[in-house]
Amino acid sequence: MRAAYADDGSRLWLKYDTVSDEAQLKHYRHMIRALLIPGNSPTVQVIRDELRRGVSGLLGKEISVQAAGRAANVLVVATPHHFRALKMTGYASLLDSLGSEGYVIKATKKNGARALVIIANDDRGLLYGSFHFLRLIQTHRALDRIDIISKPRVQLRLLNHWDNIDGSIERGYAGKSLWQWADLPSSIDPRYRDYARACASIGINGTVLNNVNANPRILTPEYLRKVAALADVFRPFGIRMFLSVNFSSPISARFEQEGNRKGGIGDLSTSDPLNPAVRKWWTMKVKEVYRLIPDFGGFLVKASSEGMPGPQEYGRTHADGANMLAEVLEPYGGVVMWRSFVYDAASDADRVKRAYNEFVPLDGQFRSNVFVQAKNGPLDFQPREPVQPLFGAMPRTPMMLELQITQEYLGHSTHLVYLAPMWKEYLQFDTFAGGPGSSLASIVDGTLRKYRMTGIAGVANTGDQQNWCGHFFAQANWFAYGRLAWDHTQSAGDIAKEWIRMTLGNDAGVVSTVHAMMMGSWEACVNYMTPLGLHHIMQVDFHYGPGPRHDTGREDWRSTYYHRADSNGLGFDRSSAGSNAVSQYPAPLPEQFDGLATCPEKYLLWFHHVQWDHRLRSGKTLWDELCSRYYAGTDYVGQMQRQWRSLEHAIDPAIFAHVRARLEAQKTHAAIWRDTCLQYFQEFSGQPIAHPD
Ligand code: GCV
Repeated sequence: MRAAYADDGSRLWLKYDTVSDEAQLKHYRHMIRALLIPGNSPTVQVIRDELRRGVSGLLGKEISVQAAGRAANVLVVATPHHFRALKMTGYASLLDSLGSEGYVIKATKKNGARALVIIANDDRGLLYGSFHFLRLIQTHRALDRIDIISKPRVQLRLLNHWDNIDGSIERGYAGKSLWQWADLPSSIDPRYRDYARACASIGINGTVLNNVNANPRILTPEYLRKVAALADVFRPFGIRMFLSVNFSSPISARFEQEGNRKGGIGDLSTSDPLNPAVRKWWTMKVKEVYRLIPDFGGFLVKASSEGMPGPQEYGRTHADGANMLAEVLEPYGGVVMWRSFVYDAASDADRVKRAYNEFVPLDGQFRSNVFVQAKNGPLDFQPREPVQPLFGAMPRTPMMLELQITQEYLGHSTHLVYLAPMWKEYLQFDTFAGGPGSSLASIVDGTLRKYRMTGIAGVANTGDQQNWCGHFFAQANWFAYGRLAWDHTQSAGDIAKEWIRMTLGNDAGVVSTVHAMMMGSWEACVNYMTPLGLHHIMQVDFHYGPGPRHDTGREDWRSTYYHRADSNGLGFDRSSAGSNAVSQYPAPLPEQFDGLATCPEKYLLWFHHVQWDHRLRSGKTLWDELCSRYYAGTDYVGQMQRQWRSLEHAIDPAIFAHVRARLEAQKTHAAIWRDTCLQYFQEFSGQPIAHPD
């Protein structure tokens, strides 16, 4: 049924509209007559608010919350500490395996009285269990036999905000920053709490508040007080605060020069990590941070990368830099997340090899509270890349995976691109790092290398626009990131269905049609932007439209550097006869990627310069296959438009119109991608652009 009002998308997936199916509603009303939630911690108060609001909304009637009682048909939400009866019911052994964030949701019967219980060792587990419980009702799951055990596979599940203190967001497409720096710390925007609710609902437990291209001012007392105010809002939701820091922070602003970011907020002339004065500066600064934010999580550092300062300026290594900070943070339980996003295409024959070359020799040299944080691919969040080989090559260093939720290279907030299938492809990629079956996921979750700490980060796609993410469907990417960070074994399709049910309703036609649209949308985007392993052929700087012709300026941003089109063929030769980037992967991958016949076609032009008339597995020549992929991608967008139009009767009118307009723009821009790229490559292939039948 079409909703009677215009939905602005601001409630995300936490809508709690009354269950529309009468039979289901009756079932839920029967099962939940009251909420029994003992305890009084700030997190328990959050749980009470959320469950009262959620269950009352979904059941269409006010449900009371009690702190104690014996009524039948109640939902009990408690740790054994507050509900001693739980200790006697055989849950003890179960609780042992849950850690501090896991939970059990179970339908039980005691003395003939039916009850639903959410139990956990810690309030944070109860919080996650409560959101899961609400999700069950939102997605119309029966509760009478419910028996769920869940705990996260990865310890740190973070959002990385690339938000600047001037309110802008690097690669943000949903307005300005959520953080109202001018008004903090005295004024607390209600959206901070809603942000925390949304994050907690999908299991995110930490946030890096500011851009990795960090302004040193974030560490001034003035800004730290603002950060602390946000940390206070986030804490009851289980979200810890982290900051990106500028490696030159200890340096005096007097040393700032035009065009370089060396000037910091300190009084030193150096930020050499081995200099005792530098170490002392960080020691005092970290002490100040923890005085304001006692559960502060740690620092994210982009160093010696894209103009950001770092230890290499002083002849020191990444390990020297990371370890100095780690040593200072260690007494407080803080960590360092040191990014491996380094490159220098001007001097490297192949930019994508740089991170591996710089970091692998440092394996084993990092302190135990240092993560090396690497992007999923060796280049830069392209529509498709093979996995960053560093993941398999640093067995003694906890590797944190960085994914990008914001669609920097995938159509910003204009294109409907559901990213979970892409993340699953990376997570399931067999690195062979410990023999067959060494998926990237098994490295990230620590099972392969037995890491003491594990983590995953997603570059956020949030902004201050009413619907948070710009495109209504971009909300699904925030949601899916959190769900996969919690449990990477879930399927992209199941997560999509959950999100659809929670945001667009449980109508079977809506669920199946929207699910179909979403599931093919990433592959379609790859096809109309960079099929068959092409990469980095977008417009320079803006990273939205096509720019295959770009051949001036800096080497690292030249499209021609990456696609290498010539009269013979297309693609970057990274085989053993070329840059030999294939050698950075464990066997048998080098051999597989090296052979034209064995290289997966999705990576073909990533690893090979292929002749135009080379025949692919379809029997088509490279040129014909390229044409048909570009057309398949744009055709898919046309198909999504038709699918969406077919749902007009069943979707909220405001959401319907919003998505229809964006699909229209996507169709136009996908065709521009296709035509610009094919017409440009045709100058080299000399062959007609073959429209598929
Ligand atoms: C935050 C790419 C992006 C930059 C980003 C950088 C990074 O180069 O275009 O905007 O900077 O990656 O991840 O550090």
